[in-house]
Amino acid sequence: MTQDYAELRQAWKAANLSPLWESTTAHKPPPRPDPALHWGWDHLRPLLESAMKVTSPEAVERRVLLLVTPHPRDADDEATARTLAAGIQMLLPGERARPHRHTMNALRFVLEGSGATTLVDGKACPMDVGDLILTPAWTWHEHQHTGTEPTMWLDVLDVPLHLWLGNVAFQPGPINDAPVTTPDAAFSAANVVPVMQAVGAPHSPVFRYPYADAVRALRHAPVLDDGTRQVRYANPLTGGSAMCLMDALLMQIEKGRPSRPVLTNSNSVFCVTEGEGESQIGGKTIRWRPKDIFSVPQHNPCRHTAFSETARLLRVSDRDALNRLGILKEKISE
Ligand code: 1HN
Repeated sequence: MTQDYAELRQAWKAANLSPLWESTTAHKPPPRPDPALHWGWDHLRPLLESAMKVTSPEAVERRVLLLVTPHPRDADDEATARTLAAGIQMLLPGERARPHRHTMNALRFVLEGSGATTLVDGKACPMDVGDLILTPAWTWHEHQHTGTEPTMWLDVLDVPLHLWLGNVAFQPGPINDAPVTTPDAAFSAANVVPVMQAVGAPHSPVFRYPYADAVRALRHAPVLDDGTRQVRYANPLTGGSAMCLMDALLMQIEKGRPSRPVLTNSNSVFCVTEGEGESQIGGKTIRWRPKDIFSVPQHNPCRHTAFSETARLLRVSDRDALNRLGILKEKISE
């Protein structure tokens, strides 16, 4: 490098300029995919028990153990799979987690217990095992428990994406300005939806998707190219995904019909709802049972095999968001 060039570089730097021809960022070879992670319920359960003993929502707002990567990208990385952060929340009979709202979308999938209720903008959503409850962006939400057994659920949020977009905001209660909600019953007849005054919200007006309803539809869903049957949790007013940046579906795998490997740039968190089996994710094989949770980070080919007659998996992903951004890539192989 000549003296002149070095001086020029200094001048560019002082003017907040940088020569692209010296940058390697855009041309780096793709990094190795993050490895899949597995949280087995048998292993988790006693650790959750200890969290129930040492703290309360009274003290910490939400009693959640986050499912984090052991290979964080930076000190603030608490992601489960790049854009998604998942955790297990525990609520004991008589407890209440105060209302708050935030810009992040969240969904809850109930794993154990009964008698808890999530209030979403004031709408009561009973939390029975297998139910999916939405608390979309900027909706007020609180959790209450009037039952007799501890209730535990999977929380999945799009926190990492909001952090990256510089869009994290949080407001504690008391509730103010809560919008008027429409009862879920207005959407309970198939193929009929209420005519609404003005629909401004970018999310589903339904906040609770009972498990039995999803399974009833899933049993009759067609077999897809990858060998699975799937139902999506949809916004009934649009047919699109229930929330903008995170979608959810329930998938069924049958014994003797392993799914074909899918390679995608979307990220997923899976939760086993019924049955046993294994998933090959990149070079890793994860053997799973009910309530197990595992991640499928982008660029890992993924194939599922059921060992029981039927196995059902909840999949939460950023797939629909990537698709609407026009950047989804997906390939099914033999
Ligand atoms: C949150 O608001 C809840 O309201 C649960 O139940 C988990 C994880 C990260 C950020 C906010 C809840 C959360 C969360």
